[in-house]
Amino acid sequence: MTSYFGDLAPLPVDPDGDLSFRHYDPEEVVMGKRMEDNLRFAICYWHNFVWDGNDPFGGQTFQRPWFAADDMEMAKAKADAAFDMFRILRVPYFCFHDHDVRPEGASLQESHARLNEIADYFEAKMENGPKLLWGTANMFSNRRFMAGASTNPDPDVFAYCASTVRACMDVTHRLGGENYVLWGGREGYETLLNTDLSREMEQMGRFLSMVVEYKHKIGYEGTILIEPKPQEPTKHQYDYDTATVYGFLKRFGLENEVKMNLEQGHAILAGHSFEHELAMANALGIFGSIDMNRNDYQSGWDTDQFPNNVPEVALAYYEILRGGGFTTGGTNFDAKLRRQSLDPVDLIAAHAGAMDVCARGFKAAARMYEDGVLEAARAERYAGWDRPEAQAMLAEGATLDAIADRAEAAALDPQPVSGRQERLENIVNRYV
Ligand code: XLS
Ligand code: NI
Ligand code: NI
Repeated sequence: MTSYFGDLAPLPVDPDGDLSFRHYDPEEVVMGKRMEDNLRFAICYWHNFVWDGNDPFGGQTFQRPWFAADDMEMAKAKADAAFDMFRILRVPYFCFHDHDVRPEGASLQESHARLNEIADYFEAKMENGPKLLWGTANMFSNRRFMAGASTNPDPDVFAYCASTVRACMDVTHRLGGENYVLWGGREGYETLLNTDLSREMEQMGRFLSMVVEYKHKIGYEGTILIEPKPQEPTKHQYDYDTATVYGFLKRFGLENEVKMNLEQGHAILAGHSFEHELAMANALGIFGSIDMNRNDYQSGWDTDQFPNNVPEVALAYYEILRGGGFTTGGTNFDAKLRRQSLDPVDLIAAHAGAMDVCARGFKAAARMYEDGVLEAARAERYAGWDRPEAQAMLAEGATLDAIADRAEAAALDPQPVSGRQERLENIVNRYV
């Protein structure tokens, strides 16, 4: 099979090019780091090489050559196209589910053997090529998972999932994956009439605890990430948002073991902004990585579009920079084409444009952060708390009584001050 992308060369950095990076230059140094190391871009396998363009009203629109058969030969042809695309787009990372890269076998053992065979194939291609940002297991597509993965009423499904995650984590470990993701695809419910919510959350907590134990047992040093989402596919997902997941982690004593993979579209579905989720994860010390995309604000489902709103992306990276930037995480494009975008070059253009949007957003965020204007305004707003009597109120030993007495003795009469929101928004607008 000749290359799916014809003879496309790696994209140049060219501010006037048609198919080029106009704003993203991997070598450009911003805040002391190369842009490639700041953004840590990854391409996902599933939306690009597996999804066939179907929607609830119609089937396949894409005709990728490797859709011809669900066998190992086609799985390798798919891998060839995927790595060709990684090369053209010059991304340092990729991500995959087991189900994306190998046909399912007749037994668990056969499925795992196939996964390992593909991992060998990847390993050879990864020698000078992209690294693995994260691996994960698809425990939501096959009908056996329809009532849940670890939260399933059938304990055999729970055991099946243990085998699946073990195999996927082993492969992620072997390929040097920097993170392992758990997105709770079917970990939720459709109706409370048939659901024992308390039991299901207990199962999920036990499962996650054992996944963490297994990670330590095999000496895997990557980060375990949970990806929250409030709904879809189930009506209510247990991993609703960052705050909910934090409570869950605390309950099972896992708050120092697991971090968050936050997706723009999932934040929107939860009724939050992306920057809210990022700031919340930083505040709780559990920020890990991002799935970059954009959600349609009217639709109410997960549209997984490529990002194209620079001011929004800038605010997201601003929060990431405030938290110190990425460590093991990165910017994974969990984004898909619209189903009419049939041409191979659409895949390339979509990512190149998204990388440019992220680069512009990141550079704006970096300037905003380095100039420190917003941080200075924030510090000024809370300056009263630097006074010793203010600090004393938060210290051990302070009592409501003592504080109340002091407020009355000093006849305190606090005067409101402006929150200056529009002035701050104007400042942001100077950067984006
Ligand atoms: C689905 C999720 C999924 C995860 C990986 O909405 O975003 O793609 O990122 O399982
Ligand atoms: Ni995602
Ligand atoms: Ni998603």
